Amino acid sequence: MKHLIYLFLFFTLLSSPGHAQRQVQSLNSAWRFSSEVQPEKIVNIPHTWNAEDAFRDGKEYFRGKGTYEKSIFAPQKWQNKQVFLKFEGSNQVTEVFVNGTSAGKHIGGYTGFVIDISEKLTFNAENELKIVVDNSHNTNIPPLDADFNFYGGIYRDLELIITNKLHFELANAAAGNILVRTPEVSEKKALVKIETAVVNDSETFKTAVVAVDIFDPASEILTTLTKKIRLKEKEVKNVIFDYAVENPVLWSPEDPQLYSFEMSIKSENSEEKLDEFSSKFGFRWFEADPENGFFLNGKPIKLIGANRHQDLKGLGNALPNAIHKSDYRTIKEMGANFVRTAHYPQDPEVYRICDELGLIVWSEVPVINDVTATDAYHEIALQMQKEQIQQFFNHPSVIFWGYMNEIFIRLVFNNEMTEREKEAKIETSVALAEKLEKLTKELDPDRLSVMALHENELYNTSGIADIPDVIGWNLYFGWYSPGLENFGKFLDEQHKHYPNRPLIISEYGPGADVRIQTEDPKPWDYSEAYQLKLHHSYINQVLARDYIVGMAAWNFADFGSSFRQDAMPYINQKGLINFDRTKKDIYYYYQARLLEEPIIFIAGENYEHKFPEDENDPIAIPVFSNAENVRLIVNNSLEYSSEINDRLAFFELQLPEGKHQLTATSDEVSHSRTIHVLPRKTLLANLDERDLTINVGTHVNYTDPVTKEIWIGDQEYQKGGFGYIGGEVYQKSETKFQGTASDIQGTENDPLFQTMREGIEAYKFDVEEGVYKVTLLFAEPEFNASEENIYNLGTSEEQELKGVRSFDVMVNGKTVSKDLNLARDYGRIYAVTISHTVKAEDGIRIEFSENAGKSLLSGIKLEKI
Ligand code: GCB
Repeated sequence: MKHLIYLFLFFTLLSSPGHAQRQVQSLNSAWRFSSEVQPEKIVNIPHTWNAEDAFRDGKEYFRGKGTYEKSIFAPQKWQNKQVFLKFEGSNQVTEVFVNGTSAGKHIGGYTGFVIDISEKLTFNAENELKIVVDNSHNTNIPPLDADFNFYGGIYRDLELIITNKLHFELANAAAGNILVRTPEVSEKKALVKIETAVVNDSETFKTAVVAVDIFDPASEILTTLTKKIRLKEKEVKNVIFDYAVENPVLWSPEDPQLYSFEMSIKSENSEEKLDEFSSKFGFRWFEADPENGFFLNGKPIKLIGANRHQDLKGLGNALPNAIHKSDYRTIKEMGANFVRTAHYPQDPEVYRICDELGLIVWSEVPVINDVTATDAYHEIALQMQKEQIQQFFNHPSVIFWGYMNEIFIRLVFNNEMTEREKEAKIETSVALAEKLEKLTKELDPDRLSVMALHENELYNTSGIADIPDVIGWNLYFGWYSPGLENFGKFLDEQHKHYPNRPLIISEYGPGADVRIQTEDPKPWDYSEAYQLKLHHSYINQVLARDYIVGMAAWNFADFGSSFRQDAMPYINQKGLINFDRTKKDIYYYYQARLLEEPIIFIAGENYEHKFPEDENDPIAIPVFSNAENVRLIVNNSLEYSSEINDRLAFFELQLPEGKHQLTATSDEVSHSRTIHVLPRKTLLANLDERDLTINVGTHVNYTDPVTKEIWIGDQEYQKGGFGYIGGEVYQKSETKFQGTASDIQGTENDPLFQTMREGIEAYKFDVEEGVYKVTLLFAEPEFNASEENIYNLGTSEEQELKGVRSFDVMVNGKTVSKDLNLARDYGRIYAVTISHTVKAEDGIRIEFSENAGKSLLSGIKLEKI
């Protein structure tokens, strides 16, 4: 114990204040926050004021100013120091006030910045810090608009840094980073160039020594390099170190080996460190070849992974580092080797973890959908690119610097712009792309530049697609555009016409909602089965084409987008996992496709119940596995085998009503799951145990996550059974099996009300005698379609506002609703439920008789009472 105490004293003395090392402390806790719409409260950083209102029915989220205030005590000894605030990210204009006067301002919501507050402090006193953050729309600041939320606030960590007067430069575009270049890397040799700037903020002349220790991946020191510097008062001096590493250990996704360096400023005649900085880095070389795809360290590697947004259910974008870490671990565990930080630079922790895990990164600035033709917009976009590159420069994981996403999408879908206005937009966008390309190469000639395009020829004809090193295509065949097979055709055409362009698939994917299940998937039904179908097809089409550099699924996780009206309003549901990070089945399919360790998985994580017609109707059970042979054992007795193609097997089982235990096995691993078979033929006879709930107007089953009721896909009436008579499925377009895309007010079960049958004549249940309760679900889908989603490419036909719809409802001949006019009585896109009790002697017949317009029905529930 005594030894320990001595040891403790020894270390305390060594690091005792007065000595000069940099002091870094978190400034995250206990800020007084207020905004125009929120009264003062105490918050911790990371914080956003839009975590809730971006998901609220029918209201825009608050975009304006939020103010953070707290006081800090500045001790007397800080008088001889420099004091900085270091922000990792704050959206989107941030101004810092100290004791009432401005200490600095930063524009842009996705990169870090450092503000020197030394001059504004009063020593030996409390100092009032006030940080005003503004996320209002600003035509000069990217992003102008995009399919994600621009959550406002100081949403990444905030630090207070106290340095000596002689220190490494901090308040710069690099946010204090010291850049390591690796201009030449081969198996034999790697060149290292470390560049820093030393600042003398004192009033006197200084001499000092800058020293750098370089360590190999085993933390063994390789070299110590030193340089003596002399600085006049207020002078800034660049210091550059060069070094060559023989036989470098390379960084790669399979073996992400990292070197590191520690740099310090020391007084000339003592070992005392005045300032210090350390960083990891790594060695790899790469090439994107237009004919043969991507090569890392001389070996071909197909990049496969996902895009990732930085928000989470309940938190908005104010994520603790633990979530950043676990997200990228989840991506790695999927078998991915690639991520795109769409559509903006992410938290520093992201790049650190990607280095460590071995994930190749495409990082980009948020120049999305549209460009403003002003100098200010161009300059801010360039500044963002500079900050991104310099701040994340040292990370070997980063291989692509991106700078534009679908920059012509607004223009292409804008019917109000004149041709001349469109030409001017194209011109300013191309000019900005040229500037961004030039800057990117000046700052970092050793990486690849890239931009992402949407499916439109304008990128080729305007010449913008010839600017970066690599072209990313965001392709949504089988979703916004028809035909899964058109994906490969489109790419082959592009490759043929532009044979010198390396191509990467920067986005692809359909919306999928785990509440929606079917064995007969169709585009826009939001089923997990359709998600599997599309991803399966895309992976095959990419793997069949050597020239494709890689692919990144859209998106790793569902994310917030306030204008979206998908099956779940305000959420983009194209994630491989959910907004709360629970998994969709497709995640496991990627594991089977990409991992080498043995994997077996019976699909159906989000559904247990199966509804075949009867016990002879086969039930398809998808199993994902990377094994050559898989078997499925049912109830520990029956064994089925199936062919496995593309790591996917479909077992066809014929099973009687009840619960069944399924076990899928390969020679090495097995996975079990229980399914519950409920043949449709038995549902009327089982009304004593289970209400019959039907999702009218669609083929998909919908599970209410609260009641757990499963509203089964609809069917046509047949004698002895149940089902609809007459009418047709309500659908906005022939190729989109969706109903209305609108947020249905007054319910969380939007998909149930979004699909419906129009012009329906009757619904029949051939039930035995008894007393029943029938509940009818309706929603008026027609509204003024001013908010058509621009991402619904190709099918944004004008939707005309339909007139009044009125119909009567009769149950067993008795009129229960006369002149039911949903729009008039309840409002448009509102969830309406109406129940009736009926005594059945000869079954139940619900009839709909039209007075004006077409009748409608969204769902029906039958209970025996
Ligand atoms: C795109 C955009 C992305 C959207 C995505 C979608 O092409 O780049 O920001 O979220 O499509 O889901 O529509």
